[in-house]
Amino acid sequence: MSKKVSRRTFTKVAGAATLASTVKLPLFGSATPPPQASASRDFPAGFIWGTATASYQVEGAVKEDGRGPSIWDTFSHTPGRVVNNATGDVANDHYHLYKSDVQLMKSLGVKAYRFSIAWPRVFPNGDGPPNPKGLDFYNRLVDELLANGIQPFATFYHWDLPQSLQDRFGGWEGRETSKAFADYAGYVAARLTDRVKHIFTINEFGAFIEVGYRRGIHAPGLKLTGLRLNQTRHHAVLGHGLAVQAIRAAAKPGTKVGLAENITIASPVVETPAHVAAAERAFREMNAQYLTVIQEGKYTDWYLKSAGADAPKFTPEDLKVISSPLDFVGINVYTTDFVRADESQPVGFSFVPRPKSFPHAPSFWLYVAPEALYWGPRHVAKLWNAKEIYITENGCSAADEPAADGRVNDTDRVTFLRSYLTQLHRATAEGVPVRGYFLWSLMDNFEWSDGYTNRFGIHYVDYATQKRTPKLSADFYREVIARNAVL
Ligand code: PNW
Repeated sequence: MSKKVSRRTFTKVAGAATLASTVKLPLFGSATPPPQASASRDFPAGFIWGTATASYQVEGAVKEDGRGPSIWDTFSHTPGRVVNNATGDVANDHYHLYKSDVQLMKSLGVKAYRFSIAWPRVFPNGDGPPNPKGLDFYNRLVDELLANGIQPFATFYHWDLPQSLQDRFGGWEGRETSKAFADYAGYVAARLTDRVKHIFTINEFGAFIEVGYRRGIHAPGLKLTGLRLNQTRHHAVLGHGLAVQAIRAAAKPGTKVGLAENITIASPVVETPAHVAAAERAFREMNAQYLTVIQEGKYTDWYLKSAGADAPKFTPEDLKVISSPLDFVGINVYTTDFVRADESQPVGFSFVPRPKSFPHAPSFWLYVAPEALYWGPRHVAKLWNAKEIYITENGCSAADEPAADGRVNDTDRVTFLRSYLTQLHRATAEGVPVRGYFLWSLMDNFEWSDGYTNRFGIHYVDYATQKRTPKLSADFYREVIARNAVL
């Protein structure tokens, strides 16, 4: 097309646009419908759209109603551990504002809310005498959700380990903590499952162990290596398995149990059969210490061989417990690594190095890679034949700032969500059994060692006043939910 023609075409279209805005003529001719969800963008009927948060990140009220201290209280109160020495002492004050927060969810139209239970509210020392007043908060929250037509999905461990267990047993370094977790899980299941039908045992083995016990960036701030580290990983998955059994023994019929793991995702660098097969092999190995052993009941040969004398000590009974059957698999999906087939490597794959210019969100680790939301659930379904999958977290941080008119125009987050949901749609359209999606997060909150600096919410929180303001992404998500389609 010559420049002349294209300029003339531009003038024509621009003229039509001006006209259309005054006399409401359709811009592209009356035969062209306005953008709308076509069948090809629909999610399966009954798809569960939700939002997620976690106790220490939103609740505040850390000394109220008998709550004991957690490792995150200790960690955040240690100078230099968290950006600006921020703590979760008040956070979003969700402990007191939960009723209005439920109204935020209602106005989005979400069908479900994923929250976590603070273990030290229920057992202030981790084990020993329970604190019924602590559990009462969750009774109130669950009742409020149900009264507003929102299904409660509860996570039993989202990192706020009772400090006493850290002091007495080294936290997850000690097998005693796995046992205490199961006892706590059974206690809560007995009391909530008349109303809570979906339980996640543990959130992100791959984050709280690697970031908290290996790299020392999260609580408890340790830098374990070798056998001690592998044994800690083992105790975490063992705690999960023991909790699954305790929950099944205590829960009302119809309760479903799973977990919420931030699987490390391998995407094929190009979609050839060889690279796809390499990505599947890589995915199994990259998750060997967590989801793979939980699904397969054994550590991979490659993991055990590479660990050598540092391989965890375990019994066959441990492996049986760890691989207790689950009703669903929850996966937190943020990013991916790219792999290629490489027969020169022992497992037949190698990583494609990430270029310096690869785009990422303000969180340094959050490389923007929408295909993660296709390959993550697809691998889980294909490798382990999972029948029910939930995306238990997905979202992005941004440097949100209210504009002069008070609006938060987070077009970066909208673009992120639209791209990722398009890939999730590809998965459901191909029959990958994803039943629901929980956007992280309902609102900005305490982002662990980043404090309050990296905002993940679709509601902006002014921490001075606790005012919540829906961002543009909240409008986007409301529309997605209403149409059950990615738009
Ligand atoms: C998850 N990484 O954390 C957690 O489940 C949430 O509590 C958290 O707020 C959210 O994702 C956003 O960060 C992660 O370093 C923290 O890869 C770190 C990593 C991944 C997930």
